[in-house]
Amino acid sequence: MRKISYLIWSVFLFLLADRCFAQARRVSFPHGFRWCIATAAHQIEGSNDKSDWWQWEQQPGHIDKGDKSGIANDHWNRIEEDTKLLEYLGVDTYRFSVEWAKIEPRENHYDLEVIQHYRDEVDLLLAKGIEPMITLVHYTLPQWISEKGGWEWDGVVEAFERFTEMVFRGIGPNKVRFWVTFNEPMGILMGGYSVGLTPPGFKRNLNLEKPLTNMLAGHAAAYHVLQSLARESGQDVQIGIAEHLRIYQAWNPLDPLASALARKTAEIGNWTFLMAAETGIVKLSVPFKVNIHKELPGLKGTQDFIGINYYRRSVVQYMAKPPFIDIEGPGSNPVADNGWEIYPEGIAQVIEETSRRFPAKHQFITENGIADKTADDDRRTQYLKDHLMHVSRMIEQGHPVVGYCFWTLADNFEWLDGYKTCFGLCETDRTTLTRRPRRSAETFRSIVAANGFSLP
Ligand code: GCO
Repeated sequence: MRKISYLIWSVFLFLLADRCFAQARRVSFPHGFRWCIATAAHQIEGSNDKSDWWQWEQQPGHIDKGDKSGIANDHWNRIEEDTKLLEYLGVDTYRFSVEWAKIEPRENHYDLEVIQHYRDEVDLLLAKGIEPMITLVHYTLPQWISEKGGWEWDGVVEAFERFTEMVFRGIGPNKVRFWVTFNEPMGILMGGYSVGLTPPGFKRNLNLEKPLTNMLAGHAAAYHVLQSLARESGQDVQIGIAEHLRIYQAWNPLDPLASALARKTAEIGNWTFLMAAETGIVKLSVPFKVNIHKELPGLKGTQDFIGINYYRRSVVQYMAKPPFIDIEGPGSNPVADNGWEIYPEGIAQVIEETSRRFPAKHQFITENGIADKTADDDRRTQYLKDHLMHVSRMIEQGHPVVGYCFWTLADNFEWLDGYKTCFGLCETDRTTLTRRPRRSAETFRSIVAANGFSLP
């Protein structure tokens, strides 16, 4: 009898231990967590020839190997095909952008066929049970605005407000709940107006008050017009900004100057726009260089969630020659094809700081992905799981992360890198434009289906 009870006990304890261990090995997400894929119009649609980026690409030296977006992935004519891929992956949300340059190719001239095209895309997604998340400005502007000065043009705020209203009314009420006004606004500002690497190519260094103020005023105007139009139809809309949030780490944490530079770089690069939308105060200050500090009427409280584009860590160090500071260097971890350090724990650090700065505000990982074209696709699969493991851990600790968008569906036009780098769950054949799911697409699909995964 005694032996039987020992046996029962040992089996019970084994099963209990195995269950606890299995639970510990399980990376899981809450019921209702949103699984999403993110893309951007200029990178996938093709033929965006009225945009500033299209013109920028025509100028030698701007894009790697002289690549041009051209037909891109011809998504404009392959929406059904790509929506089927989204369905295959099982996502319930799809983040994409609408192209201002196609909707308003000339000032005050709105192309109703283009608006109908986006309404049809939204209707197809909804019919498949996929919620759209629309980005209004994903880097690009119409060329006619760029020629007027882009975000420095005095009329840009009103133009953006009109464009936003046209998009909402054109797609129709009670269809799109999630809106992103700007993708990576600080990237637009620093690339296009500070260092001149992207359109309109201005080199203002830190004299950025005009474009920064206009972008924030545009964001506020878009926020209020969307909320007002939604109220007219009794609809709830959630509006945010998708900011590129990066870990900036001093090359030597014991070096006070490098640490101060890293902190200041993060403050400016990560938080300027998001903090302004929260507090209503536009702040950008660098000792002896610039000191922008002003309240913008209507800006305070104009974000309902925080959009986090997380990819990597950068090591910050100063140099003996201009520009005297390097903020792009990788740390000690392996790097992706584009040199970005793979630093999964950084997504947890970003989530934690976002919670500190915006307590209780929902967070949405609006982009996360890796440039990798290795044949076995192991790195993308591992990158995905490693980052999701940290996201899951943060949620378990109480951080309000409500969704995750993987960047991206299929290899596409990667801005200054042209077609050199590949971020897709699907490989894109540049000749036939066939989308071939990689191994990581299967991994992503199974994680979505199970709302989590088991660790080995
Ligand atoms: C960005 C954009 C995407 C990129 C992706 C990979 O961060 O530049 O949001 O358009 O393609 O992040 O770089």
